[in-house]
Amino acid sequence: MSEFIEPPQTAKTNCTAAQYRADYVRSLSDPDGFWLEQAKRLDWIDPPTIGGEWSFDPVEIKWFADGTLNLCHNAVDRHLADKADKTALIFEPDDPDGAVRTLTFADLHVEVIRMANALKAMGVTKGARVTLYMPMVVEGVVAMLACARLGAVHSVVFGGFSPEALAGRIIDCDSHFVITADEGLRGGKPIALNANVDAALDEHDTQVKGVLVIKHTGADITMKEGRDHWYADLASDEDCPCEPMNAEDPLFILYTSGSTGKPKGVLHTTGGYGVWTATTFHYVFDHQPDDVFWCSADIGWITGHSYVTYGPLLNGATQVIFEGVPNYPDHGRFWATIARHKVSIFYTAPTAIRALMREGDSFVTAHDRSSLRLLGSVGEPINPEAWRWYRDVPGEGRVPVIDTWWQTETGGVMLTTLPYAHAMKPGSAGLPFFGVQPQLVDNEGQVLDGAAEGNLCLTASWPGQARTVYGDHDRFVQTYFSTYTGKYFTGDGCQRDEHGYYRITGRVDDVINVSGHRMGTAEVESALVLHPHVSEAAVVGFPHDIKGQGIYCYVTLNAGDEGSDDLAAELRQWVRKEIGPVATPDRIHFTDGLPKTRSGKIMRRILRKIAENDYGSLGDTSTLADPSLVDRLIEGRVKS
Ligand code: 6R9
Repeated sequence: MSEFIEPPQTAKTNCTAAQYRADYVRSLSDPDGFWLEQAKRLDWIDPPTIGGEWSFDPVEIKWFADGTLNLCHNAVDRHLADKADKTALIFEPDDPDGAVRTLTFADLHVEVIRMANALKAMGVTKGARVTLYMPMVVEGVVAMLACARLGAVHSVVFGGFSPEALAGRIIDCDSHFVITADEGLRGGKPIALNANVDAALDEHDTQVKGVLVIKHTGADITMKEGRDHWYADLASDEDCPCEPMNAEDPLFILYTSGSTGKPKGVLHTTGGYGVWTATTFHYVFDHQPDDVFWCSADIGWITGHSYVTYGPLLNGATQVIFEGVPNYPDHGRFWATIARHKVSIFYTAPTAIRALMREGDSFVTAHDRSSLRLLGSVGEPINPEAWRWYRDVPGEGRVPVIDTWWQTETGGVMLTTLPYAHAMKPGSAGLPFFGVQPQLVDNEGQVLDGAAEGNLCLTASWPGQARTVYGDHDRFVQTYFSTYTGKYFTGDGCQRDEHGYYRITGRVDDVINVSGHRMGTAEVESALVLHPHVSEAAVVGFPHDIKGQGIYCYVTLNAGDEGSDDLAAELRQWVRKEIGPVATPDRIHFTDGLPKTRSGKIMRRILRKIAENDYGSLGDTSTLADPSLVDRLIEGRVKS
């Protein structure tokens, strides 16, 4: 067991090893009893009497279907009785010399009501879809909660996405309302959010009738008469009760990338998602009433939904909301912020850990980290070296580190060690959370037992599971339940060791993970072929020291067009504009052809190997229509 590190001892924890064992067994043998008990973490208008009603073939998933509740009430109003004066949010602005803003639960209640009234004044009603395109400020969280209060379905689009990508997401869910800000700020640079909304709405045919604009930087912007409204003009303090919601009423849509086609609008519902985020937050972060929690994720991603907006607030936690980036004004920003607000639990992504590790320890040791008692990682595999640095340097070798594996579709954490219950294994996420039933299968669907490596499936539903793809249930079924009938297929490869610990090896489909952001290679390919000079494109991931994976693009040009450094730079800009900066290609490889089978299928396996600089194992290339192409591709490999 030498690779294992025993957890620190503590007098007080939400879960011991013995309790985990007993509760895990019960969560499988009596899931309904177990989850109906966990559901009591929330305040229900009508408490549920039914647990899970689900099938993976055909696919239909419901939890707590006879329950009624409102998650804004649970995140805010219900804490007024005993936590009105407790700090809910501490806003740390991009500029470290800017104003820190602290909101108690009572303050948060006032803000949420003001926002909900503003939304009502624009015409937002129960069931309406509302698109958020926001900076990482208090109003982002408030806007999500205000939607939940009214029973409106929020769809948050990350502020780094382009007007094109924003428009696509507005149109797909037929959203009539947008909430944005004049500008965002990241690393001292303004992000033209309102101008991007204007571009999206001016250049595309949408049904948007109201845009609510929050004044953040005070930049001079144009407001379109009748459509755009300043938040301050519509906000009001009048009473605004929480809408009673059935447990299976939609809570939000969040777009995420898959191996094919456009991003999918993953739909989560109210009761199950609420129970899952509340329960996982309590156990996984071992949350105690006096903790100061900080998850550095943006609300544009699922991590920001589950462990900024919902999980912490449903538990009445105090948390930091951070607008900035890890390297501004210098590489010590994370640790300076931890010292400033006495953060006890910190949750971030491996890409940030690796980038900061490279800058040396002095940026860390310059700041007091004595408040820290737990560190977490999420979003992509964390290599053992980065894991050890995270624990030894920021964590002073004394705090537990959790590596939490989960997905947009799972709603919350699925695999992790519990901080004071389980030994940690660097590079391994660890054990299944309550109710989670992982299974490894080979490519033929044979179940693998014991220590093994295979494709990770989940064989039973859990309350936080996504219910459908908005407007396209067939796509939901096809994407997740058709590879292995009767099982949810995660798209991840995974190893299980002899102790039952799970280690995620990465995606096994055509999804790449760039700095923890999921990207479909098909999306980047579609953007590239829109360029007038591009004939065909094939995109693969390659190992990248900081980002985990980088984007490698093979491009063939139209007859008569010639590849050049200028054209490569132009294509990079082109993709950035089409999708957003997160999708900027790292390498553009001009080639006169793509390796195809005789039936015309691109052999991505070969392209992946060449991009990875791993020629020894190209496998069988004899089925290629033009085998000589492989040597030319190897020769032309773009190294930086
Ligand atoms: C929460 C989130 C999901 C994909 C997932 C996997 C990768 C996430 C991980 C991890 C290894 C971890 N992933 N956490 N891989 N170890 N701890 O990131 O959701 O954006 O939907 O991405 O991210 O490949 O399938 P999402």
